[in-house]
Amino acid sequence: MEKILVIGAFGQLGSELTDELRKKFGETNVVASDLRSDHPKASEGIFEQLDVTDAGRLAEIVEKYEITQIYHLAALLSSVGEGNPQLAWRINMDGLVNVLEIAREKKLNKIYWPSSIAVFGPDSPKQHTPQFTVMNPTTIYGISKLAGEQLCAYYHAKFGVDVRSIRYPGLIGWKSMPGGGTTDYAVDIYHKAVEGENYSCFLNEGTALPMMYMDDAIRGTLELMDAPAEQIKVRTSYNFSGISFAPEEILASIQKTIPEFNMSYAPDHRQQIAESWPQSIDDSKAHEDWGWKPEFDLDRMSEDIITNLKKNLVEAF
Ligand code: AKB
Repeated sequence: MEKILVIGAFGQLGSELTDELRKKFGETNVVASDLRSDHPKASEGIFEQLDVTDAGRLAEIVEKYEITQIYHLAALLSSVGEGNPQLAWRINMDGLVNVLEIAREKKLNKIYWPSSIAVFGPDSPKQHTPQFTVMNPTTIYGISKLAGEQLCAYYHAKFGVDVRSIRYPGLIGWKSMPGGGTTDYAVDIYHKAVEGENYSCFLNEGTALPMMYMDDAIRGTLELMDAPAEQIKVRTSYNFSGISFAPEEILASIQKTIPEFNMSYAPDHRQQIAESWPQSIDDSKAHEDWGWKPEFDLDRMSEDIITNLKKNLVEAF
């Protein structure tokens, strides 16, 4: 039986992935860990407080629970990373090194570590950005993810660590909030719409970015982790595509259900980050190697999110 450690379990992705892993592997076989111990989810199952830059504490938890797989999700994202590049580098790189080292030492079965479309930069092709192309990221987050991808490929080639990775686009879900990314507007906007307010968007009209509904992202991640090792041909990180849209397109999609909703534009420093990234992604390698196929388009995602957020709002009263 696999024993799984999730690092960064209270983040936007971590909180939903931990729930799915518990459904799949059983409550007692999934240990949630996070820097914060005062989160409501800390009481939902086995929890350990962990700062992933602390290699000793990580080893202690791996030994205590006889961990066989790690999902290492803790990172500083693109926008907050620019506010403190030194800290972003330390958390993003030292954390990954610690996880790969414990995987090597303890011969863990599998590691999952997310990369991002932020590995691409202004020199990369903007449309259908290929798996293998010019990268040159310009954010510290993107630079740390690109270095991390190479480190994963190195640990796989040199030490046989079965580490797998996906380059996520902006992830959009209704159960958990993102923190510190450039694509966060596409989550915030639904909350404002359902609460009957208008939205001030920090990206400009016409700024198309690759995005994905959380349900697709979780399913794809688990499919990658279930695939036989010999099918995983890309050991840096897989391009992964769902939907691509600009702010005015998500507005139009929301207006189909909430016609009175409106949005204004007040671009800030995140505009420059968004402009350095691809607008759409070619994920044919993920499709060929392990059968990846997204299910949600923009309107289906909007309907699902709005229905669930409205239900939450009613239940809260
Ligand atoms: C961010 O905006 O920083 C993240 C990402 C695309 O990796 N959501």
